[in-house]
Amino acid sequence: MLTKTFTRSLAASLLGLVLAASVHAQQAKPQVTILATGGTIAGAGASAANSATYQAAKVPVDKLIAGIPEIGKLADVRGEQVFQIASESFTDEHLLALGRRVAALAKQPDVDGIVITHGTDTLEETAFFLNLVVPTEKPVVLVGSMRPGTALSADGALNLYNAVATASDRASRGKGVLVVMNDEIFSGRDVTKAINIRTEAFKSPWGSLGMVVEGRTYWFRAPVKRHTVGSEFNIETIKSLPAVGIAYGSGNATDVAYKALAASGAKALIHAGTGNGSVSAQVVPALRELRSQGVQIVRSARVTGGGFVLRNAEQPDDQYDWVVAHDLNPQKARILAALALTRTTDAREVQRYFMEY
Ligand code: DAS
Repeated sequence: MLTKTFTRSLAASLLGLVLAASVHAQQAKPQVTILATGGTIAGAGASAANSATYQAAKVPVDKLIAGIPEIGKLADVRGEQVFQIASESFTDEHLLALGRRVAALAKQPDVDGIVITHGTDTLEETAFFLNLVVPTEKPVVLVGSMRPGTALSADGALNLYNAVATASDRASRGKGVLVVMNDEIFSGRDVTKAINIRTEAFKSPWGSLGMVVEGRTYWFRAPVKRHTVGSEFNIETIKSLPAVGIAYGSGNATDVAYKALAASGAKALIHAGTGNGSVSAQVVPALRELRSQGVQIVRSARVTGGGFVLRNAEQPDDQYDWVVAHDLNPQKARILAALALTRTTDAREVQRYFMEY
């Protein structure tokens, strides 16, 4: 027969084991902060049939998190509403404020990963900007959705769950800023919104880095371009961003848009050229004149999806002192050109940035 003393000590030992296990489980759970900025992932439609007609930026971050209790098994999560806007309305001031908040959080020892919920329209620009200016190895993961949470087969909840899983995983460290959409993990550098109303909207011309399935990440590639801790840019030294304009190339082109952008104060012009960044003969003289006035000229292309603008191919870039955007689409070229101009006005140095980042 077990003595009372032995029974008591056995119970005490078992209780100690249970407490230790639960403390360990608590300690083992990563600390993830979700910064909410708005977009469709916080959107609401009038009926479940409205998958494309809805109002973005309506649902607060705490409600988003409460709607996915399974997230609590992945990480200890806390939410912060940074903005509540549709991302087509992002300004450079929004980018700078978000970058400063991410960099500050990344320094905190009680933050293991950061998720940013964001509208999909300019998500790729924010991801690239943060990839260039936030010096951290910790996972920073942007996520959006193509359908509001009120729609049939809404994609936001699983996207957010997957983003928290990715931000919680130590294997995500050191890969630069990431974008998680539709089960895929992309590099913030080269992902783009390639389709305007389907859940598989996000693509990278160089492919995804991996996948996240049922709360686990599966990696197949890693970025090779400079980013985060390997970047020369740091949000803490950037007070503002120079104005950079984008003009679209097409048949019957004129130089009106380029001149107007420069007159409005643009310090660089991104040419979204036809083909390999080609420039119409009607436009070349104006761009050469603007270059002589100190405006940087960057040849990107309206053609994207797996190639790059080759220097000195369609235009004598060396002779004109122009820059090629390499594989960056016009909207990403705008981000890098603006950052480059916070450090230099030398076109050859700007070109180096476009080749290395
Ligand atoms: N208007 C879009 C945006 O906020 C909605 C979305 O797709 O997130 O980017």
